[in-house]
Amino acid sequence: MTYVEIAWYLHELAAKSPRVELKSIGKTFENRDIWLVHIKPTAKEGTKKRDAIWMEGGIHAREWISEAVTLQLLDKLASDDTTLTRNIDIYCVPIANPDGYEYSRNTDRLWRKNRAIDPSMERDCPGVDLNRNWSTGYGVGASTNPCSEVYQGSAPFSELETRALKKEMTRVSSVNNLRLVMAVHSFGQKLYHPWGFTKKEAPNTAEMKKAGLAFAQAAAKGSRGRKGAQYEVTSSSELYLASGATDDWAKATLDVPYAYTLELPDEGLHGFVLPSNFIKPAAQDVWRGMKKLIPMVLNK
Ligand code: 0X9
Ligand code: ZN
Repeated sequence: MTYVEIAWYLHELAAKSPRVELKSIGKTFENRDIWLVHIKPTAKEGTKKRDAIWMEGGIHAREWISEAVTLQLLDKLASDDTTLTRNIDIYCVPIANPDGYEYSRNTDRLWRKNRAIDPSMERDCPGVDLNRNWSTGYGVGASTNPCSEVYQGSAPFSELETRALKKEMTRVSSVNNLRLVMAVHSFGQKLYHPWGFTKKEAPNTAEMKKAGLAFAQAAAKGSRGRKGAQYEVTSSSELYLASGATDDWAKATLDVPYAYTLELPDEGLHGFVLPSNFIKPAAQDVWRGMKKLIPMVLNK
């Protein structure tokens, strides 16, 4: 889907589901809206703060499977009538980097960053890696060269997209108990937990591993005679040290107990340029995984 088709799809979802609210949390450099989906609980019980989960898709332009799977999850979650979503708030930005996504679709398939041009910088090299632009560990495993694919930006939160996400995640964590942050990427079939910027162990690692393994087991199980994808659960720092990512910031700043980066299929054969027939099975696997993961991250 194009960005406009995604926006249309989200508006239709909100129009047909009374539980779904859609709002723009800001504009990009090229003036596109950054859409936030809020799925409200079916039973509003009690007066205490409700548990909430946050999902982010498409912060990297070329990882198209991220948006595709995230949209399918939203569909499932919005129509869920089980106890799974009865009493939680679900927030999701399914396309966090609209400008980059369109550039990847129309001009350079393997584009990763956003499309911002810093007037004081090299005009030939637009774009900041939005997953290096958050403040946590800023500078580690990132580049100060605007022409690099992993350019961190001129300062933490220099970018409109990361500022919009930060502001809204901070608001959510003040009105809810934010229990889970899931940043959806590709590729590699991994479920990473923090930290990514240091080899040190993050708080709650044992619990993140345990819930992550439950996700992976359910995902791998498959259904209707098809085996699911195998996801490895490990620390981000096992991949490479990289800072300024959503998951680490949520963990460090908002003290979210469960923060992950999910790397969707495949394992590398097609890599970022994944044929569209991978979307459906990937979404089914992740949905099975999420149904196991969500109850495990909530307050008992
Ligand atoms: O490098 C990244 O930003 C992510 N991998 S990707 O291939 N999708 O670009 C991994 C991020 C893992 N999390 C942290 N490093 N905190
Ligand atoms: Zn990514």
